[in-house]
Amino acid sequence: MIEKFIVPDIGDFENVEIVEILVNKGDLIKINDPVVTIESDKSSIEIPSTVNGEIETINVKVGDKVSKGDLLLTIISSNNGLTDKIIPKETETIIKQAEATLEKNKIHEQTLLDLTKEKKNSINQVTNIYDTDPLETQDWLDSLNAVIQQNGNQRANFLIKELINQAYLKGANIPYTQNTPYLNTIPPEAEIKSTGDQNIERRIRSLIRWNAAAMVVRANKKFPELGGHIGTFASAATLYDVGMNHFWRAKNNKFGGDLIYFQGHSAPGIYARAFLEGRLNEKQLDSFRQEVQPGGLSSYPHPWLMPNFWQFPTVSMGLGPMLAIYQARFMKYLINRKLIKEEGRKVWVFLGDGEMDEPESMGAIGLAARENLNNLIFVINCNLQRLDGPVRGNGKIIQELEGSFRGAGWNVIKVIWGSYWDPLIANDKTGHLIKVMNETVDGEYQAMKARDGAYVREKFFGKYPETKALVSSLQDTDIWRLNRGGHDPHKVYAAYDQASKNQNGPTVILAKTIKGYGMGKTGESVNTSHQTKKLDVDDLLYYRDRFDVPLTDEQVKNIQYFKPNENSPEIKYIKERRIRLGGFIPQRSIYSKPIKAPPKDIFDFMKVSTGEKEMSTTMALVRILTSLLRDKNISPRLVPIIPDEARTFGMEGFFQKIGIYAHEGQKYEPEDFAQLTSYREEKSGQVLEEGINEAGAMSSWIAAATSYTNHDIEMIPIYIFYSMFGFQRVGDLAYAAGDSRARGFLIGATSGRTTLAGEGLQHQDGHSHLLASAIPNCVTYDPTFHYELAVIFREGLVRMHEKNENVFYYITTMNENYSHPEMPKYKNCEEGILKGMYKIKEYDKYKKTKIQLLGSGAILREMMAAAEILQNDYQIDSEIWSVTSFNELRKDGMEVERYNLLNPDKQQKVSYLEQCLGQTEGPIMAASDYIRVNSDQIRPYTRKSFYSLGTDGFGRSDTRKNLRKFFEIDKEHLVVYGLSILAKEQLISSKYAKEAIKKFNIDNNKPMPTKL
Ligand SMILES: Cc1ncc(C[n+]2csc(CCOP(=O)(O)OP(=O)(O)O)c2C)c(N)n1
Ligand SMILES: [Mg+2]
Repeated sequence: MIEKFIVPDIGDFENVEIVEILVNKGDLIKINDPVVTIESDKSSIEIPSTVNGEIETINVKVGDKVSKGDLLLTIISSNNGLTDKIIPKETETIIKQAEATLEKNKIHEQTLLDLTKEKKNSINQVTNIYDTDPLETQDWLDSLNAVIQQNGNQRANFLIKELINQAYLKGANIPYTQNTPYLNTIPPEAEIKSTGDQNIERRIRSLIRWNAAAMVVRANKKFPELGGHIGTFASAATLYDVGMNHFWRAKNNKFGGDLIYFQGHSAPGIYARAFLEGRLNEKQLDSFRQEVQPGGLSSYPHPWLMPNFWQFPTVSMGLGPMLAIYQARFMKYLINRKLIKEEGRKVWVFLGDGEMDEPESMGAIGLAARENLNNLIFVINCNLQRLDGPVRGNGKIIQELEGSFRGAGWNVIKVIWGSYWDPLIANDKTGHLIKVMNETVDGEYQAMKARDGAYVREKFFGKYPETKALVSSLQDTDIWRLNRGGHDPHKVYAAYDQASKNQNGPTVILAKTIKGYGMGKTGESVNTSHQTKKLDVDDLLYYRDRFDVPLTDEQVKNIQYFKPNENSPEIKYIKERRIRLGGFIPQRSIYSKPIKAPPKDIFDFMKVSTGEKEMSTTMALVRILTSLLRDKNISPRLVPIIPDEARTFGMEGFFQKIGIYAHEGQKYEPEDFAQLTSYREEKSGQVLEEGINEAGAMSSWIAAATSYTNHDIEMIPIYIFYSMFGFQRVGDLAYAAGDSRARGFLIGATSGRTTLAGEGLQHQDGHSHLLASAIPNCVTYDPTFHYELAVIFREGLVRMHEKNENVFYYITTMNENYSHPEMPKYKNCEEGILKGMYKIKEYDKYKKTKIQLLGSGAILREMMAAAEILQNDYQIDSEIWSVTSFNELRKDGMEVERYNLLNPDKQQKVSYLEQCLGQTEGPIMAASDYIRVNSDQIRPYTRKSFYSLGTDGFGRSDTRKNLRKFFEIDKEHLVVYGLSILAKEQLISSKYAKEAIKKFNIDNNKPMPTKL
């Protein structure tokens, strides 16, 4: 059957040019194979075939303009593809998933039911002064107890919700609270018990505590300026140890490994464990925070500085939680795209309660629930303190976090009270103990742990006669021993066990601990705990005794480390546990294979002139990506990341072509389903469409850019954003990307101060290149022409993904349409593009006066136009240099200068800048669409007179022409400045500049743009 293949609905576009025909007559094609590429000035889209068959005729040619309904070609079809299409291939999967979920829920409910049937009635009756009818209350409570016992928690939950809904419908606005009483989520009878040897584990933990503290104290004794933290790890030791001994599985040849985000300033404890494990030696511990000599231990987790140890940089607080959420999401993305196996790997994230005040910390918790990230576990160490004082002195951080996380849809596990409290809570027949627990604020809880048992008896239990009576038979020392959940390995184990088995969404464990636990008067639960880094002899002796560390007084005075011998039960145990769990943690390793770069000629079509066809470099980038999607090696590894700007950048064609990642597939028929650019969501979709969420998009990019180590598969993330909302908005994440050894592309689109004409002050970027330049391993480019972009992009693929250099690329692209010339033919042009500059044109007619003109990005074309005027109207010769990267030129200049200064007696090197400009005639005038410091960066590395122009000042809305005039980088200003520079250099008379100012209507009394 002959099928007519016509232009489908392509949205708002008409008369769109055909730029590629991807098939020939007689070719056999399959459904979805691209047939032709069409391009408007805003977008570039491949049209896929809708049938299988053989191409019979091709009815169009490159350059033709087509609209919806036009005939493209005819195909002898071998089957009718449309029938296939009617049954969406996702449908079956969705049904299967739904069935699986139903099954899972059934199992889950049954487990809960079993659990609650076993458990005793642990609901306490709280005396309440507002209770006007206690008998009626009792009836209701009895009914509820019966439901829980007979039908389980889910049913009870449902009934309560129904009651609240009913009250709401009857006009009583009773908000449903997300909070539960201030008690452990897991009741004692439901706790799963650890199989570990608690005595040995306690001894190991004590040694780790000691060595961690000793390491910090020793370093600060030697060099008081070094700093460090003892109190944080002291509060978190049990939380880490239970994970290390029982839960966290390392990466090895059989398993991908759990990913653990350690709280930054608990690093000493992690080193101390590695010391017992035999991974670090005393010498290394003694070089804590002394990293300049190789082998030093970094203050915090830094993959850049300890690339075989740390995986995630976490110490800039707030980044860890967000990065980890997107890490867990990216793990699901790789699984759903079938690039890695589903192995039940988890992402565990350790956070401080103070850290949760960072907006970023909570900023993405909704996404974690929405995406059902059951591979994600947050452990928030609620030691109730941050650096200066209490986190919530007047409230309760655990309750507050419980409300927020539960509200967002997380599974919340509170670990508040240790086992010593269990009998007291069980004996609280009147409910007064819970009442006191609920009423006491964190400021009081903190103060109590800075005092003693007598104080707790008076201030806590003394609040009601009932609670006082509850502890009447206890000694003050017994009261003091009442432990907090986060310090009780049994409670922590039970919480971890439940968290790691949870299948319904992410879990947060809120563990109550004591900051500076065990540090006594100097550091335990006092406001200065955080910064305690020096302990005197008495403190150390106290610490030793508190944790029974087998050291003599003399050894304590010398602050000696303690490591039992290799055959001791402790060392055998610690190693055996890790062997069972597959290896050591943390450990950073790389088993990914490089990706073969695309053939050298892949972008050759971009090295020829576009003729009259105008396009932006953003469109050129879309062309590059379209070609890469046809490369079998590269295509599956591309991760396009867009924060709700695909249409701005002309990338909406990717929606249909490669799909938008959505873990649930697409449950609705999109409004535009008939269009070629339809919003297609799919479980195996490739595009990460992050919404208006730059920080999230950047976190996704980092996850993808470090996939080569965290998932052992090299990916090529390309995150495209408004250049102003890149480094300026998420600069700290970009810095963390550098630390993480990220590899991938960041594309600052609609870049520059004057190419994004109408958007105004907050949108127009005049400095992102400078922000990017502060990151040592970030390679930046500001190209003007399509071939420059193509050369740079391919080199990026080779350097990062084939040769695996630990750099990442920041490239700016623009939205200004113009025609692009062919690439200059001389030998070293490509090399120049990559090194940062190359000569693009020379005017040499008059051989009297010459000037060197350096233009970059959007302003190169203004510079080229100015050169033409200078030649034609003023007989000034010039050499025009396209500067693709002032940053790269500066890096080279710095390095050469440094070498020459440090090697005065050796043959002096010549910077690339000087190789280009050293022998040329005339002064240099440089301009870019960025503030002057951008081009000024290279000033120190040339001996020639150098003048810099740029877009200093706030951006504002106007036409490109007016903006360039305002910032004095339009061709007219460049001519005037050029003439004036030549006059200043006494190469021509100043009258030319003066005349030109008049001729071009330039107001030389206008204030500096920075002041406007
Ligand atoms: C973004 C950022 N701001 C400030 C700091 C400095 N700082 C390090 S630890 C800390 C207090 C941490 O308190 P919390 O999160 O409760 O952790 P804890 O030590 O109590 O476990 C501060 C302010 C930082 N590391 N990062
Ligand atoms: Mg804290």
